[in-house]
Amino acid sequence: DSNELVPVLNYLNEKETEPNSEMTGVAEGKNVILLSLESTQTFVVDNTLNGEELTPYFNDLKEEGAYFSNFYHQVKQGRTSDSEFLLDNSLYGLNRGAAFFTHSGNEYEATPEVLGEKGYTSSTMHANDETFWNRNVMYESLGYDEYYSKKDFDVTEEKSYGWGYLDEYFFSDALEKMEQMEQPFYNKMITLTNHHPFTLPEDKKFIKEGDTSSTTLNRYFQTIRYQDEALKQFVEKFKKSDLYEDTILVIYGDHFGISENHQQAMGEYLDKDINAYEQFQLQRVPLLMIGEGIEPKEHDTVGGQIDLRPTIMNLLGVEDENPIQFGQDLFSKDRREMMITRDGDFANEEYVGVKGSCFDRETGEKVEGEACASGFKEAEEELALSDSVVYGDLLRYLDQTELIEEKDSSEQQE
Ligand code: GP9
Repeated sequence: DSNELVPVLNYLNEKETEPNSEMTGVAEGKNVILLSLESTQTFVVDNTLNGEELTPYFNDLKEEGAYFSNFYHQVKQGRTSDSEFLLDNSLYGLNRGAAFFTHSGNEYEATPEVLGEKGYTSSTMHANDETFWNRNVMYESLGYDEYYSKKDFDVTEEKSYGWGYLDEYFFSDALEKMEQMEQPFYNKMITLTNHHPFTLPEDKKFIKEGDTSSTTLNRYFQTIRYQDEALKQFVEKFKKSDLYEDTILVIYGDHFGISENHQQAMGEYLDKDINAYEQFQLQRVPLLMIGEGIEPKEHDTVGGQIDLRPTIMNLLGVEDENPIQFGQDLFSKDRREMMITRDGDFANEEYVGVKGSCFDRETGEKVEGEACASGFKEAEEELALSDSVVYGDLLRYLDQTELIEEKDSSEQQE
């Protein structure tokens, strides 16, 4: 019943940090374009293969916005759908299966719904079958007004390969659609080409493949390079469009592309041993936010996809009345640097805790003793509380205002 929300509210209350007030509302009333880059990991940024940059365009673009270099994906079996779940709810996905399938019937109070009350229209775009990851059902629950799937794009055989519609065409159709949209809008675009098994038509291979012991990784370099080229075409057109001045662009990686089965090859490429610490650090994905009022700067704060919603809401200056969110504003000056993975591992300012072991976050040196004990405990507690919300469908009790009032009055007492 609604009382089950009390421990969650108490925990979140204690953890609450003020968002960065200097960033509050810098993007008030603006459109939001979210660009989810398939399988894109941070290790490709500013990195090369045979002397050629893997992401030359992104490397320059990140100088134009707030770039987060210690930002992690937090997905599990639900992969891209988990990243969407984290983004729109600031709740953790589940440890097994995909909440998009198993809990699509829950009540949510997700970003599209909250922004809808502030006059935003919302949409999501992905050129795959509409039922993939149960998106057609789940997007309704999350409150999206429109879902543009494969059938809504100009998908032809010549413009497709592997998983489907090539990113460059997806981007160009998407921009046309956005130009017609009622503003302000919140629109999420999800790319597809850089997906396992990372294959491309010959004429889209802009660099040679790698020569590590993993053919998967070798091809990944090429699809990453292709995606960067598609991104370039998109952003350059977007900058010339009328949308540019009235929009913030949030680009992020959804999850890893290269699994731990390819550790040895990753080690060959990065020229180091991929131990538990390195494998953990490979779960960083790029995050870049661009728009007026967002100062170009590299941020090294530790954060994850759970933090996207509160960060975006603060930029928009939207008072988000849903108190059940586990993330924090990434720009907040007194944020608790902490990123928890679905496996109960974590990174904080000082340490990385992986599978019971503890490492110095910056040097990767093993730390003996109890340094990570409190981090593991916190991770466990936080995941359990988030799970209680999802498994118990607890957001349906949000309207029971006495709970929220209780929270407010306990806040005043502090
Ligand atoms: C499929 C796309 C990729 O529609 O979102 O899914 P993934 O396998 O990355 O979760």
